[in-house]
Amino acid sequence: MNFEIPTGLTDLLQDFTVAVLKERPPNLKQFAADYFAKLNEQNNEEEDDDKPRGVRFGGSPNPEPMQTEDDEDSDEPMEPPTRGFTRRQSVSAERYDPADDEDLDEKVVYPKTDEQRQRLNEAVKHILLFRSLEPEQMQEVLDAMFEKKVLPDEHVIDQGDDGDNFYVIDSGKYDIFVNGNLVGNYDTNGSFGELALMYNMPRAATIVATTEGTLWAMDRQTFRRIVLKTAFNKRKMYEQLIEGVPVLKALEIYERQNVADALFSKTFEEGSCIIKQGDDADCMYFIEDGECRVTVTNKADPSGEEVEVKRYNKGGYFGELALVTHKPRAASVYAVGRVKVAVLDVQAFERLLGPCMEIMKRNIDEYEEQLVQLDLVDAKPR
Ligand code: 1OR
Repeated sequence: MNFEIPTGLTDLLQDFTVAVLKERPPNLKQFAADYFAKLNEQNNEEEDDDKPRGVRFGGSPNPEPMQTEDDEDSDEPMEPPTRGFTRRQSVSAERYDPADDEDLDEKVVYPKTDEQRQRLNEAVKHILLFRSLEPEQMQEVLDAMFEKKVLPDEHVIDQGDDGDNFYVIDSGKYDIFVNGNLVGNYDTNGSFGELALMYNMPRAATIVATTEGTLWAMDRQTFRRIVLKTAFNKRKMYEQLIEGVPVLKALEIYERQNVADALFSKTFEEGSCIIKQGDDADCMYFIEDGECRVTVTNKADPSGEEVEVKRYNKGGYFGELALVTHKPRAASVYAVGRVKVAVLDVQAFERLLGPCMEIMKRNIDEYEEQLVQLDLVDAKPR
C-alpha cells in the first residue's frame, strides 16, 4: 500500500520530538496537547499579522542570530540552564526549506599557519556532517573555521541559547548536559552544535569543557551556506530509510540523525558480490532497494559449492556479524537484480549502534542456529 506523506508532517513531528527530548515531560500526552495547541495559536496569530516573527532561515541576506525576548538572563549560569520550549515557540514553528537558501553571504577566510591547518585537517577527517561535501566546499569549510581555546568548566554552549557556531573538537574533553543531567561526553574528537543551526531551534544541550581544549568553530552563516543543505537533505533521506529498518528503532532521534550523517549509498548490479566469505570486515549494509542472497560454503567442503541460506529485502541489514565478533566474514552476500544499499563503516557502527546491539546479538544467535540446522557449521558446545 502506498501512503502519501503530507507536506510538513516530517518537520512538524521532528520539531515536536526535539521539544520532547529537550523537555523530557513527565506526561507526554499532556505535553503534546499543550505543544500543538500553542503551535496552532501562534500560527493563527501569524496569519493575522503581516510582520514576520522570529527569524527565517535564509530569509535575509545577512541574518542576525535569533533574537530573544529576555536579555536579563545573559549572565553565565552556574548550572546548565533549562528553558521551556514556549520561549522559542515561534522558532520551533518555523519550517526550514533548503530551497529558500540563496548563496548571498560572503565567503569567510581565517588565515592559518601550516601547523593549524594540519591540526584542522586531522580534526575534520571524521566529521560525519562534512562527509558528502565536494572538495571545493570542504576547502571553503576549512578556510572559514577559526580556532577557539577553552578552559576547564567553560560553557561552550548553553541549552536554550541561540545558535551561533558549529564546533569541531581539536582537543580536550567535554561533558554534555540535557536539562541539567549529564547525558554523555566527547573525548578529543567529534563535533557539536549543529542542531540549533540546522533546525533553527534553541541549543538542545549544554556543552561544558572538563579540560583545557581547542575547538574549531564555524559561524552560523557559513554553516548554513555550505554544510546545511547537503547535510539536511542527507538526514531527511536516510531518516526515512532508518524508519524502515526495525533494528534501528532502538535509536533516539538524535542518534538516528547521527547514523544518517554517517551513511552513504552504493549500488550493486545483478549477481555482484557485496560481501565475500572469509574477507576482513570494515562495514555493514542496510538495503535501500532490491534483494540480496546470502550463501555459505559447506564446512565439510570449504572450496566447494555455496549454499543459499537466506534472502534480504528492503529494510534488511547484513554485515554486522563480523563487526560484532571481530572475525572474518562468515558468509557471502550477492545482489539479486540491482541493489541499492546504505553503508555504515565500522567506526560509525561502534560509536553509534550501541543501543541496537542487544537486538543484533539476538539475531546473530539465530544465524548460528540456522546454520547448525542446515548442517553447515558444527553446533557450539553449550
Ligand atoms: P545544539 O546546536 O543544539 C548543543 O547545541 C549540541 O549538543 C547539539 O546541537 C548537539 O550537537 C550536541 N541531544 C541533543 N543534542 C546533543 C545531544 C543530545 N548530545 C550532544 N548534543 N543527546 C545526548 C546523546 C548522548 C540526547 C539526549 C536526550
